[in-house]
Amino acid sequence: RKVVLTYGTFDLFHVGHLNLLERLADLGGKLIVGVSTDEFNELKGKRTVVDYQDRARIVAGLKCVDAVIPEEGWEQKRADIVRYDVDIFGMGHDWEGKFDELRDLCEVVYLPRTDGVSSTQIKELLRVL
Ligand code: C2G
Repeated sequence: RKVVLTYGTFDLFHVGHLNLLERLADLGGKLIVGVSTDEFNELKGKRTVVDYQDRARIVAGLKCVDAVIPEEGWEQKRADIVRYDVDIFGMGHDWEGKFDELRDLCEVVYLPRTDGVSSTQIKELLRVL
């Protein structure tokens, strides 16, 4: 089984997130997910509806996810890839090319995003309800 690693905020968890995580899990067989902490999301300029504890619990509850780790900053990816002996680092293709510098450590893949759904759209919908 190959170890796959990814990161994300996963706010208002939706089928776009699930599609991506299941596709990543299928690539290797063991999927580790770094969930952005509330502090890191502030750094990313992302306001979340759901706090870290609940976002991490939802992701950890998924059948296709083997482990959840906190993502506290942009710089931890290299250390995580080494620490967890990662074979494949993957993200949705809105990140295409952004993590190619990790290619000396492991395979880097960008998978298609799921169109028509995003946490931002859900928040917009909630606003008008
Ligand atoms: N995603 C997707 N389809 C969507 C929405 C998101 O495939 N409709 C993917 C994104 O491409 C990303 C993952 O789901 O790979 C998580 O998305 P976000 O929660 O928006 O995460 P992001 O803010 O991109 O954080 O260090 C990396 C960052 O933590 C990534």
